[in-house]
Amino acid sequence: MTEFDNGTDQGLPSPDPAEEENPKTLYNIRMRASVNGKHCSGGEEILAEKDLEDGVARLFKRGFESPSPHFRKDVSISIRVEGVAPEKLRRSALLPVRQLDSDDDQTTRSFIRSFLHLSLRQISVDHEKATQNILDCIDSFLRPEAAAMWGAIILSPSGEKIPLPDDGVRTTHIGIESQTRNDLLTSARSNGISGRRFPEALMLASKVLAQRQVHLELCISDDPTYTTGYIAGKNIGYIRLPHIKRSGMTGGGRIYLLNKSPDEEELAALITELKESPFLFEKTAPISPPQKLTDLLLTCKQELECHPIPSSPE
Ligand code: PML
Repeated sequence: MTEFDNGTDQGLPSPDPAEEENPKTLYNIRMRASVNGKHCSGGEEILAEKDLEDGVARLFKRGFESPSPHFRKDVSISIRVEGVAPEKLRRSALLPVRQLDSDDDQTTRSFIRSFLHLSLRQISVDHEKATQNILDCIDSFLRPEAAAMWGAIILSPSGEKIPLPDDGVRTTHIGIESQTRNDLLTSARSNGISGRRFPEALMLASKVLAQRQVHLELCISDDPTYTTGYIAGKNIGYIRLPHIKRSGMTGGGRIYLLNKSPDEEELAALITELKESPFLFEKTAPISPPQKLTDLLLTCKQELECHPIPSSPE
C-alpha cells in the first residue's frame, strides 16, 4: 500500500467518512475532447468533493456527445481532476455585461474601431496606429484560409504581437458557484441570451481582465455558426458584439492587449497566472439591454472618463 492509498481496494475496512472528506476542499475538473486529433469540445468546473462525480459525468457527457453519432467511435476524451490549494483560490465577481444592438458586420466593425480609439487613449501614445494594428489582427483571424487558433495572442499597448513560448495562451482554472451560475443564467435568459458559450466566455474574460497588465480582450469564435463575439475592457466590462463576423467563416481568435510592454519575467508571470491560478466566481453583475452604436459609445466614454487610467509609457 502506498502512502496515498487508503487501503479500500485491498478489502480493508473503509476509514470513517467524516475523517476522509473535507467539505471545504475544492477540485478543478478539466475536459478536452477531440476527434481524430482535432479538438471538438472542452469545459471545466471547480467543485466541492461531494459534487465531483456529477461534474465528471456532466463534462464526460458534453465531450462524448459533442461529435455527431457517426464520429463518436473516433472520439478521445481526457478528463483531469486536480485539488485546488485554498490559499491560491481567488474568489471573484463577473464583469458587468453590455450589448451592442447591431444587425450587420459593418456596424459592429465601426463600433470596434471607435471603441478602440476611445479605450486606447488611456494607454497608448499612438492610439491611431494601435487601433489599426488591432484591426489588422482581427482581419488576419478572418481571412478565408485562417485556421482556428489554439490560444490567445498577446499584444503590446501599440498592438504589436508579443512572441510567446507556445502558440498562444489558454486561460483555464475557472469555476462558478452554483447559485451564481443560476442567477447568471436567469438574467441571461431574461435578456434573450441562451447557450453555454456566453457564461463560459464571460468567466474567461472576467479572469483575464482581473489581471493588472491586461487592458482589454477581444474574442471572435472560430465556430462558423457563432457570430457573436465580445470586447472586455477595464472599467467597461464585457460588451457582446453580434455580427463580429459573417456566418460561415471558420477563423476566429482571442487577443489580450496589455497596458504596458512586459519584460520576460512579467510575461512569464502573466502566462502562469492565466494558465494556472484558480478563479471561482461567486458574484454576478448586471446585464444591460442592447444599445445602439452611438448610445453604447457614449456610455463607454462616460465610464472611461469616470475611471481614467494613468497612462503608462511603453
Ligand atoms: C467561443 O467559445 O467560441 C467564443 C464564444 C464567444 C461568446 C460570446 C457571447 O455569446 O457573449
